[in-house]
Amino acid sequence: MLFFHDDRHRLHFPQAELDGGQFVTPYERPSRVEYVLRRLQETGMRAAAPGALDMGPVRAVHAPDYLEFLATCWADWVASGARGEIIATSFPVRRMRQKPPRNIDGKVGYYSLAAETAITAGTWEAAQASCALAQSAQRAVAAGERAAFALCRPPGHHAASDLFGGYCFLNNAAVAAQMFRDDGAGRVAVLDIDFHHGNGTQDIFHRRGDVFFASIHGAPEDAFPYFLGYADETGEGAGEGANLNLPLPPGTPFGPWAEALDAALAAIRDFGAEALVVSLGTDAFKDDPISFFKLESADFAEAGRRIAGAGLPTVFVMEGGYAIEAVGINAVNVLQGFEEAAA
Ligand code: SP5
Ligand code: ZN
Repeated sequence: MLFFHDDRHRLHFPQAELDGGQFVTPYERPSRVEYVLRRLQETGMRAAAPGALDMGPVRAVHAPDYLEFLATCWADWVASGARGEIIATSFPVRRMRQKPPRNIDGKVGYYSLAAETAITAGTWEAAQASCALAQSAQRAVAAGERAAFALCRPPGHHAASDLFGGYCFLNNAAVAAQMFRDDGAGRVAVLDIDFHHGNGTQDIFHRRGDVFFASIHGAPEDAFPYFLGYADETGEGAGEGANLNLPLPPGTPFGPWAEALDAALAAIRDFGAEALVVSLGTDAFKDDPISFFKLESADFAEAGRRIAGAGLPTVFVMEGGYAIEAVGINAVNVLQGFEEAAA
Protein backbone atom coordinates (compact mmCIF):
# COMPACT_ATOMS: atom_id res chain seq x y z
CA MET A 1 0.00 0.00 0.00
CA LEU A 2 1.12 3.53 -0.75
CA PHE A 3 1.81 5.66 2.33
CA PHE A 4 2.69 9.26 3.11
CA HIS A 5 4.70 10.67 6.02
CA ASP A 6 6.43 13.93 6.93
CA ASP A 7 9.20 14.51 9.49
CA ARG A 8 7.70 17.86 10.45
CA HIS A 9 5.43 16.04 12.92
CA ARG A 10 8.45 16.41 15.27
CA LEU A 11 7.80 20.16 15.46
CA HIS A 12 4.85 19.29 17.72
CA PHE A 13 6.21 17.85 20.95
CA PRO A 14 4.79 19.42 24.10
CA GLN A 15 6.67 18.56 27.28
CA ALA A 16 3.54 18.16 29.32
CA GLU A 17 0.10 16.60 29.40
CA LEU A 18 -2.19 17.06 32.38
CA ASP A 19 -3.12 13.51 33.40
CA GLY A 20 -4.35 12.30 36.76
CA GLY A 21 -3.47 15.63 38.35
CA GLN A 22 0.13 15.49 37.20
CA PHE A 23 2.11 16.72 34.25
CA VAL A 24 3.33 13.67 32.35
CA THR A 25 5.13 13.22 29.03
CA PRO A 26 2.32 13.31 26.47
CA TYR A 27 1.00 9.91 25.40
CA GLU A 28 0.74 11.34 21.90
CA ARG A 29 4.50 11.66 21.26
CA PRO A 30 6.82 11.74 18.22
CA SER A 31 8.20 8.21 18.72
CA ARG A 32 4.78 6.84 17.75
CA VAL A 33 5.51 7.77 14.16
CA GLU A 34 8.95 6.16 14.23
CA TYR A 35 7.43 2.81 15.24
CA VAL A 36 4.81 2.95 12.49
CA LEU A 37 7.36 4.05 9.90
CA ARG A 38 9.72 1.19 10.79
CA ARG A 39 6.91 -1.34 10.45
CA LEU A 40 5.76 0.13 7.12
CA GLN A 41 9.32 -0.26 5.84
CA GLU A 42 9.72 -3.80 7.23
CA THR A 43 6.57 -4.92 5.47
CA GLY A 44 7.48 -3.41 2.11
CA MET A 45 4.85 -0.67 1.98
CA ARG A 46 5.61 2.02 -0.62
CA ALA A 47 6.52 5.53 0.58
CA ALA A 48 5.41 8.39 -1.65
CA ALA A 49 6.25 12.09 -1.42
CA PRO A 50 3.42 14.19 0.00
CA GLY A 51 2.17 17.32 -1.73
CA ALA A 52 1.66 20.76 -0.20
CA LEU A 53 -1.37 21.56 1.92
CA ASP A 54 -4.40 22.89 0.04
CA MET A 55 -6.23 25.23 2.43
CA GLY A 56 -9.44 25.05 0.36
CA PRO A 57 -10.78 21.79 1.82
CA VAL A 58 -9.43 22.79 5.25
CA ARG A 59 -11.52 25.95 5.13
CA ALA A 60 -14.52 23.87 4.06
CA VAL A 61 -14.52 22.00 7.40
CA HIS A 62 -12.96 24.53 9.83
CA ALA A 63 -14.12 28.02 10.83
CA PRO A 64 -11.99 30.95 9.62
CA ASP A 65 -11.56 32.42 13.11
CA TYR A 66 -10.37 29.05 14.44
CA LEU A 67 -7.75 28.72 11.68
CA GLU A 68 -6.62 32.27 12.43
CA PHE A 69 -6.35 31.33 16.11
CA LEU A 70 -4.20 28.27 15.35
CA ALA A 71 -1.92 30.34 13.12
CA THR A 72 -1.39 33.15 15.64
CA CYS A 73 -1.90 31.69 19.14
CA TRP A 74 1.76 30.92 19.82
CA ALA A 75 2.94 34.43 18.98
CA ASP A 76 0.13 35.93 21.05
CA TRP A 77 0.87 33.60 23.97
CA VAL A 78 4.56 34.54 24.00
CA ALA A 79 3.72 38.24 23.60
CA SER A 80 1.42 38.01 26.64
CA GLY A 81 4.42 37.11 28.78
CA ALA A 82 3.42 33.49 29.29
CA ARG A 83 6.53 31.37 29.73
CA GLY A 84 5.26 27.81 29.34
CA GLU A 85 3.39 25.87 26.69
CA ILE A 86 -0.17 26.85 25.78
CA ILE A 87 -2.58 25.00 28.08
CA ALA A 88 -6.27 25.87 28.33
CA THR A 89 -7.55 26.67 31.80
CA SER A 90 -10.89 28.56 31.39
CA PHE A 91 -13.86 27.37 29.35
CA PRO A 92 -17.16 28.87 28.15
CA VAL A 93 -19.31 26.22 29.83
CA ARG A 94 -23.03 26.09 30.69
CA ARG A 95 -24.83 29.47 30.74
CA MET A 96 -21.71 31.44 29.72
CA ARG A 97 -21.27 33.55 26.59
CA GLN A 98 -19.98 31.77 23.49
CA LYS A 99 -17.88 34.72 22.34
CA PRO A 100 -14.12 34.69 21.74
CA PRO A 101 -12.43 37.20 24.04
CA ARG A 102 -9.48 39.43 23.09
CA ASN A 103 -7.22 37.94 25.77
CA ILE A 104 -5.11 35.03 24.50
CA ASP A 105 -5.59 32.89 27.63
CA GLY A 106 -9.35 33.31 27.19
CA LYS A 107 -9.13 32.52 23.48
CA VAL A 108 -7.28 29.29 24.21
CA GLY A 109 -10.15 28.16 26.44
CA TYR A 110 -12.74 29.28 23.91
CA TYR A 111 -11.21 27.17 21.13
CA SER A 112 -10.50 24.02 23.17
CA LEU A 113 -12.51 21.03 24.31
CA ALA A 114 -10.02 19.62 26.82
CA ALA A 115 -6.97 20.78 28.77
CA GLU A 116 -4.70 17.78 28.15
CA THR A 117 -3.53 19.09 24.77
CA ALA A 118 -0.72 21.64 24.90
CA ILE A 119 0.35 23.85 21.98
CA THR A 120 3.98 24.76 21.30
CA ALA A 121 5.88 26.90 18.78
CA GLY A 122 5.80 24.23 16.06
CA THR A 123 2.31 22.86 16.57
CA TRP A 124 0.63 24.75 13.73
CA GLU A 125 3.28 23.78 11.18
CA ALA A 126 3.10 20.14 12.28
CA ALA A 127 -0.72 20.13 12.13
CA GLN A 128 -0.65 21.54 8.61
CA ALA A 129 1.97 18.99 7.48
CA SER A 130 -0.14 16.22 9.02
CA CYS A 131 -3.25 17.36 7.19
CA ALA A 132 -1.32 17.52 3.91
CA LEU A 133 -0.64 13.78 4.31
CA ALA A 134 -4.35 13.01 4.45
CA GLN A 135 -4.81 15.16 1.37
CA SER A 136 -1.98 13.35 -0.45
CA ALA A 137 -3.48 9.96 0.39
CA GLN A 138 -6.87 11.13 -0.84
CA ARG A 139 -5.37 12.39 -4.11
CA ALA A 140 -3.60 9.06 -4.65
CA VAL A 141 -6.85 7.16 -4.18
CA ALA A 142 -8.79 9.63 -6.32
CA ALA A 143 -6.16 9.02 -9.02
CA GLY A 144 -6.82 5.27 -8.97
CA GLU A 145 -5.05 3.62 -6.01
CA ARG A 146 -7.41 1.21 -4.25
CA ALA A 147 -6.13 2.52 -0.90
CA ALA A 148 -3.48 4.73 0.70
CA PHE A 149 -2.29 5.44 4.24
CA ALA A 150 -1.57 8.87 5.71
CA LEU A 151 0.75 8.60 8.74
CA CYS A 152 -0.79 11.70 10.29
CA ARG A 153 0.62 13.20 13.48
CA PRO A 154 -0.84 15.12 15.21
CA PRO A 155 -4.10 13.18 14.83
CA GLY A 156 -7.38 14.85 13.90
CA HIS A 157 -10.68 13.18 14.80
CA HIS A 158 -11.36 15.15 18.00
CA ALA A 159 -10.91 18.50 16.22
CA ALA A 160 -14.27 20.12 15.46
CA SER A 161 -14.83 23.05 13.11
CA ASP A 162 -13.63 25.45 15.83
CA LEU A 163 -12.18 23.29 18.63
CA PHE A 164 -8.83 21.63 19.35
CA GLY A 165 -8.18 18.99 21.99
CA GLY A 166 -7.76 15.25 22.44
CA TYR A 167 -4.33 15.79 20.81
CA CYS A 168 -6.02 17.07 17.61
CA PHE A 169 -5.96 20.42 15.76
CA LEU A 170 -7.07 19.90 12.15
CA ASN A 171 -9.54 17.14 11.32
CA ASN A 172 -7.53 15.21 8.76
CA ALA A 173 -10.21 12.58 8.10
CA ALA A 174 -12.91 15.21 7.59
CA VAL A 175 -10.68 17.06 5.14
CA ALA A 176 -10.09 13.86 3.14
CA ALA A 177 -13.83 13.10 3.11
CA GLN A 178 -14.56 16.64 1.95
CA MET A 179 -12.06 16.21 -0.90
CA PHE A 180 -13.83 13.06 -2.14
CA ARG A 181 -17.03 15.11 -2.24
CA ASP A 182 -15.30 17.95 -4.07
CA ASP A 183 -13.98 15.41 -6.58
CA GLY A 184 -17.54 14.34 -7.36
CA ALA A 185 -18.32 11.40 -5.09
CA GLY A 186 -21.99 11.87 -4.22
CA ARG A 187 -21.73 10.09 -0.89
CA VAL A 188 -18.72 9.46 1.32
CA ALA A 189 -18.32 7.57 4.61
CA VAL A 190 -15.93 8.03 7.50
CA LEU A 191 -15.40 4.92 9.63
CA ASP A 192 -13.73 5.72 12.95
CA ILE A 193 -12.13 2.72 14.68
CA ASP A 194 -10.01 4.74 17.13
CA PHE A 195 -10.88 3.79 20.72
CA HIS A 196 -12.20 7.30 21.35
CA HIS A 197 -15.35 8.73 19.84
CA GLY A 198 -14.59 10.94 16.83
CA ASN A 199 -16.53 13.86 18.21
CA GLY A 200 -14.94 16.37 15.85
CA THR A 201 -15.76 14.41 12.70
CA GLN A 202 -19.30 13.74 13.91
CA ASP A 203 -19.84 17.42 14.69
CA ILE A 204 -18.47 18.61 11.33
CA PHE A 205 -20.87 16.39 9.37
CA HIS A 206 -23.80 16.19 11.79
CA ARG A 207 -26.17 18.30 9.68
CA ARG A 208 -24.97 16.97 6.34
CA GLY A 209 -26.55 14.09 4.47
CA ASP A 210 -23.63 13.60 2.07
CA VAL A 211 -21.07 12.25 4.55
CA PHE A 212 -21.90 9.27 6.74
CA PHE A 213 -20.04 8.96 10.04
CA ALA A 214 -19.74 5.70 11.97
CA SER A 215 -17.71 5.32 15.16
CA ILE A 216 -16.89 2.36 17.41
CA HIS A 217 -15.64 3.65 20.75
CA GLY A 218 -15.50 3.48 24.52
CA ALA A 219 -18.91 4.51 25.89
CA PRO A 220 -19.06 8.21 26.82
CA GLU A 221 -20.18 7.34 30.37
CA ASP A 222 -16.72 5.86 30.82
CA ALA A 223 -14.37 7.33 28.24
CA PHE A 224 -12.99 10.53 26.75
CA PRO A 225 -14.33 12.72 25.15
CA TYR A 226 -17.18 12.02 27.64
CA PHE A 227 -19.69 14.54 26.24
CA LEU A 228 -20.53 13.09 22.83
CA GLY A 229 -20.72 9.63 21.28
CA TYR A 230 -24.01 8.20 22.54
CA ALA A 231 -26.00 5.82 20.34
CA ASP A 232 -28.94 8.23 20.11
CA GLU A 233 -26.88 10.80 18.15
CA THR A 234 -28.10 9.97 14.66
CA GLY A 235 -27.59 13.25 12.80
CA GLU A 236 -29.78 16.32 12.45
CA GLY A 237 -31.70 17.99 9.64
CA ALA A 238 -30.36 16.84 6.28
CA GLY A 239 -27.91 14.69 8.25
CA GLU A 240 -30.60 12.70 10.07
CA GLY A 241 -29.71 9.01 9.74
CA ALA A 242 -26.16 9.68 8.54
CA ASN A 243 -24.50 9.22 11.94
CA LEU A 244 -23.98 5.87 13.68
CA ASN A 245 -22.42 5.64 17.13
CA LEU A 246 -21.53 2.20 18.49
CA PRO A 247 -20.37 2.77 22.07
CA LEU A 248 -18.99 -0.28 23.92
CA PRO A 249 -18.24 -0.91 27.61
CA PRO A 250 -14.95 -1.39 29.47
CA GLY A 251 -13.26 -4.71 28.76
CA THR A 252 -14.79 -5.21 25.30
CA PRO A 253 -12.85 -7.93 23.38
CA PHE A 254 -12.68 -8.48 19.64
CA GLY A 255 -15.92 -10.52 19.34
CA PRO A 256 -18.41 -7.74 20.14
CA TRP A 257 -16.06 -5.11 18.70
CA ALA A 258 -16.06 -6.97 15.36
CA GLU A 259 -19.86 -7.24 15.44
CA ALA A 260 -19.97 -3.47 15.78
CA LEU A 261 -17.51 -3.16 12.90
CA ASP A 262 -19.74 -5.34 10.71
CA ALA A 263 -22.77 -3.24 11.67
CA ALA A 264 -20.90 -0.06 10.75
CA LEU A 265 -19.80 -1.53 7.40
CA ALA A 266 -23.35 -2.69 6.64
CA ALA A 267 -24.66 0.81 7.37
CA ILE A 268 -22.00 2.34 5.13
CA ARG A 269 -23.04 -0.02 2.33
CA ASP A 270 -26.74 0.81 2.84
CA PHE A 271 -25.89 4.51 2.76
CA GLY A 272 -24.38 4.04 -0.70
CA ALA A 273 -20.93 5.46 0.01
CA GLU A 274 -18.66 5.73 -3.02
CA ALA A 275 -15.47 6.34 -1.02
CA LEU A 276 -14.31 5.53 2.50
CA VAL A 277 -12.06 7.34 4.95
CA VAL A 278 -10.91 5.27 7.93
CA SER A 279 -9.87 7.04 11.11
CA LEU A 280 -7.27 4.45 12.06
CA GLY A 281 -6.47 4.59 15.75
CA THR A 282 -4.96 1.49 17.36
CA ASP A 283 -5.88 2.41 20.93
CA ALA A 284 -8.51 -0.37 21.03
CA PHE A 285 -5.43 -2.58 21.71
CA LYS A 286 -5.44 -4.52 25.01
CA ASP A 287 -2.25 -2.87 26.30
CA ASP A 288 -3.14 0.71 25.44
CA PRO A 289 -2.31 2.83 28.52
CA ILE A 290 -5.34 5.16 28.29
CA SER A 291 -8.05 2.89 26.84
CA PHE A 292 -10.11 -0.14 27.87
CA PHE A 293 -10.84 -2.44 24.92
CA LYS A 294 -9.06 -5.79 24.60
CA LEU A 295 -8.08 -6.23 20.95
CA GLU A 296 -5.02 -8.38 20.18
CA SER A 297 -2.53 -7.46 17.47
CA ALA A 298 -3.91 -10.15 15.12
CA ASP A 299 -7.40 -8.68 15.49
CA PHE A 300 -6.28 -5.53 13.70
CA ALA A 301 -5.47 -7.60 10.60
CA GLU A 302 -8.95 -9.12 10.69
CA ALA A 303 -10.42 -5.62 11.01
CA GLY A 304 -8.48 -4.64 7.88
CA ARG A 305 -9.83 -7.67 5.99
CA ARG A 306 -13.41 -6.79 6.92
CA ILE A 307 -12.93 -3.15 5.92
CA ALA A 308 -11.65 -4.30 2.52
CA GLY A 309 -14.90 -6.22 2.14
CA ALA A 310 -16.72 -2.91 1.70
CA GLY A 311 -15.06 -2.78 -1.71
CA LEU A 312 -14.54 0.98 -1.58
CA PRO A 313 -11.66 3.27 -2.52
CA THR A 314 -10.18 3.80 0.94
CA VAL A 315 -8.01 6.41 2.64
CA PHE A 316 -6.55 5.35 5.99
CA VAL A 317 -5.70 8.26 8.29
CA MET A 318 -3.64 7.65 11.45
CA GLU A 319 -5.33 8.72 14.68
CA GLY A 320 -4.47 7.47 18.19
CA GLY A 321 -2.66 4.45 19.67
CA TYR A 322 -0.39 4.82 22.69
CA ALA A 323 1.02 1.36 23.40
CA ILE A 324 4.13 2.68 21.70
CA GLU A 325 5.99 -0.56 20.91
CA ALA A 326 2.88 -2.13 19.35
CA VAL A 327 1.52 0.87 17.49
CA GLY A 328 3.45 0.02 14.31
CA ILE A 329 2.46 -3.64 14.24
CA ASN A 330 -1.18 -2.87 14.99
CA ALA A 331 -1.58 -0.07 12.45
CA VAL A 332 0.23 -1.94 9.69
CA ASN A 333 -1.72 -5.12 10.49
CA VAL A 334 -4.87 -3.25 9.49
CA LEU A 335 -3.26 -2.24 6.20
CA GLN A 336 -1.91 -5.74 5.52
CA GLY A 337 -5.26 -7.35 6.32
CA PHE A 338 -6.92 -4.91 3.94
CA GLU A 339 -4.44 -5.70 1.17
CA GLU A 340 -4.83 -9.48 1.58
CA ALA A 341 -8.58 -9.25 1.28
CA ALA A 342 -8.57 -6.62 -1.46
CA ALA A 343 -6.13 -8.58 -3.63
C1 SP5 B 1 -6.52 10.89 19.06
C2 SP5 B 1 -6.76 10.33 20.43
O1 SP5 B 1 -6.71 9.12 20.62
N1 SP5 B 1 -6.96 11.20 21.43
C3 SP5 B 1 -7.19 10.77 22.76
C4 SP5 B 1 -7.17 11.88 23.73
C5 SP5 B 1 -7.40 11.40 25.14
N2 SP5 B 1 -7.09 12.39 26.10
C6 SP5 B 1 -7.60 12.32 27.43
C7 SP5 B 1 -7.59 10.96 27.98
C8 SP5 B 1 -7.90 10.92 29.42
C9 SP5 B 1 -7.77 9.51 29.88
N3 SP5 B 1 -7.14 9.41 31.14
C10 SP5 B 1 -6.62 8.10 31.36
C11 SP5 B 1 -5.82 8.07 32.61
C12 SP5 B 1 -4.64 7.15 32.47
N4 SP5 B 1 -3.64 7.48 33.41
ZN1 ZN C 1 -8.02 7.58 20.53
